[in-house]
Amino acid sequence: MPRKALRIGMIGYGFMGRAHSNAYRKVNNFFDLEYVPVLQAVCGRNAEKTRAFAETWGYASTERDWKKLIARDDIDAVDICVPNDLHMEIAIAAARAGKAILCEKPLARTTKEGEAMVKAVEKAKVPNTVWYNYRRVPAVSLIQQVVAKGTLGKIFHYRANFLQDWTINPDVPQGGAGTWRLDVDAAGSGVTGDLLAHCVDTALWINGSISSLTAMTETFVKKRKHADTGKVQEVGIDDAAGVLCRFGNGSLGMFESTRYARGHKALYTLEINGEHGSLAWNLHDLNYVQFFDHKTEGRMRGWTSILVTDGEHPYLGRWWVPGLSIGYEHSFIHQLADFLEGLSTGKPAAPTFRDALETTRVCDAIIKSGKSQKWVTL
Ligand code: SOE
Repeated sequence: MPRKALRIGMIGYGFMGRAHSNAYRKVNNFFDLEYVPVLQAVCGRNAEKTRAFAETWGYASTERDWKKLIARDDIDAVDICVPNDLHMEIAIAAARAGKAILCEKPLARTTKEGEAMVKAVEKAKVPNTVWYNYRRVPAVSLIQQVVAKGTLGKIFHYRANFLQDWTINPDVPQGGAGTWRLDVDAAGSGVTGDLLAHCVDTALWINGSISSLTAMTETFVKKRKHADTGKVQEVGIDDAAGVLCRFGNGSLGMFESTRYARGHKALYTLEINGEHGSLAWNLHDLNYVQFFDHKTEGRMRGWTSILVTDGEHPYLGRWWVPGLSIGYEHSFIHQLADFLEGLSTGKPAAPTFRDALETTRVCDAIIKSGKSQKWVTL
């Protein structure tokens, strides 16, 4: 197949910069695609660190100012890997410059920002996606396929948790490079936009739209030092959130996310219960789907553990041989493969900015309900 280069300009080089760069480097080794990402430039404010990153990952050049990167005509696609407060401005500028855009999640700090971003990419007709990577864990994709086929029948319940414990210490600062997620100005919200957003994105994909919700949120540590100024200031983010919701299909949802679940580093779990069976998954055992099939003969009925590594499982035909596992980083490679395939077919891979805006809407409603203690209709 004749190949086309997609010259990537990545803005930011933190943890997600590494996850995305790894995907750019590997995707064509495993997927037959017309488009080949070329690591053209990486942009960061710290020249030395940006150069070191470029060297490690093979970027051909560096920039210090994202506006310069966007102005370059040797860049076809912009990858936004910076804190959430910069997503909107960069995405709108990139869309106006006609670049394809791959934006780290969440789409934006608020629905209002997200709407402006959707408007910009749709007006400019540029390909766009938001890196909600957990959809592309093969076991999660399998759950989506099985539910879409109707195997579970009528759905009664959807529940998901995302649990961490890294901000319990009140000495952890807010703001700054490693801890901007604790600064409401940079992040927009706390665990809701950072962790629960993953659960919501997957839920909307598997179980359809959410019609109403009520939430409780809590900020356990009320004041923290700001990493940039050294000043102790109010904490504006939610440290924990619990959500009850109703889905459009009549099922009930329960979500929880927190950074105060001592012992849990990144435990994302989901379960869906229907009239004919249930499906469950967790990130610490990411290659397995648990399945309870009520149609099985009564005395043989029970939870089955399915190892999702066969060629017929989503994406697995591209990897090793049945029985051999893959990991977290592969979810990014899969998302990128789908995005590149979408460039060739003209059928955009979800979640687009418009899809991700729905998640931001739900997150906004969670924050609103957490404050008002009232149900919110979406
Ligand atoms: C936060 O610690 C974080 O890195 C999130 O920002 C990611 O989206 C999540 O996948 C893992 O945890």
